[in-house]
Amino acid sequence: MIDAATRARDLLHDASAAVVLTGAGVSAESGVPTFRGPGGLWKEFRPEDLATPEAFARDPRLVWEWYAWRRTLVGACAPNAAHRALAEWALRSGKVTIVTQNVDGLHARAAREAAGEADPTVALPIEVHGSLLRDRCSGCDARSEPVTVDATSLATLPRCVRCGALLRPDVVWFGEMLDESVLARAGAAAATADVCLVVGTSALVHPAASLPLRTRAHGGVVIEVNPEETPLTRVAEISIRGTAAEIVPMLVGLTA
Ligand code: BV8
Ligand code: ZN
Repeated sequence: MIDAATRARDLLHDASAAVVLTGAGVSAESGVPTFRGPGGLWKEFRPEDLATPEAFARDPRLVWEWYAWRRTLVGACAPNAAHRALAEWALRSGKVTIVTQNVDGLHARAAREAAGEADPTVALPIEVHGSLLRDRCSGCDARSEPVTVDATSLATLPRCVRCGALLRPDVVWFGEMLDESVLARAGAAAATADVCLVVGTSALVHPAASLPLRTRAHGGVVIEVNPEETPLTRVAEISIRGTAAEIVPMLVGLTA
């Protein structure tokens, strides 16, 4: 009886197209707290309090204080073995689309580090919830490089050089629509993949959590890596109880 990891490895190796969906769990071993786990990001705060447009309208200073803290925290973290193995697999095989719910930029860093002088594009993730490492104007939508945020008072919060409106982190908040074209790209990748590898997500947040169902809907299979069960476990062909940095390199390592 070959074990689940070997079966998963063979499915990923034999796939002609694969899509990977990651959540906060893939960055846990890099030191980025997850949202809902022990010591999770949301623990001290409730998502409704901070990751919503209403919260930003009500108290932009508090919201920026939280995001500035997360930006500093993520800046001190590095991609882990799972980010690196996925980037190398995407670069080597050219058959992988990485879709992430994370806004920490670690997949992109792993892609650039793995590519070296080569073009990292095929390993760059589709970031369905945006990026903590980019600012967006709350008035005219202009994107810009992240500024150092002084969240000590409303007066010191960053403003758009073009229209003067408050800047915000370029992430998708609860109750906000995901970028149409970004979601369409992620949906197309899921709908044309033979295998969807789901790593480190509680599969609670939609529409991202329903992407693996798009792979299954046209006959593809779902493989899950998570220390715990999730709503996707019952639709997974194989669900491996383990951590990202421990399991993912084994599944997509050198020959997959
Ligand atoms: C939308 C960016 C529709 C910001 C995020 C009621 C009111 C309002 C909305 C809703 C509602 N009910 C439902 C909704 C829709 C809502 C939603 O799904 N809510 C859920 C909570 C019920 N969705 C939305 O609002 C989305 N937009 O639906 O618009 C619409 C329609 C019409 C008109 C207008 C709008 C937008 C959702 C995007 C929210 N933004 N992030 C930021 O980061 O600050 S979501 C946030 O949660 C992160 O992106 C995170 O990635 C995501 C999901 O969490 P996970 O990644 O899964 O992380 P989590 O901690 O939950 O789980 C970690 C997992 O890893 C666990 O399973 C754990 O076991 C595992 N793990 C731990 N360690 C490891 C590990 N795995 C592997 N290795 C390890 N070492
Ligand atoms: Zn502006």
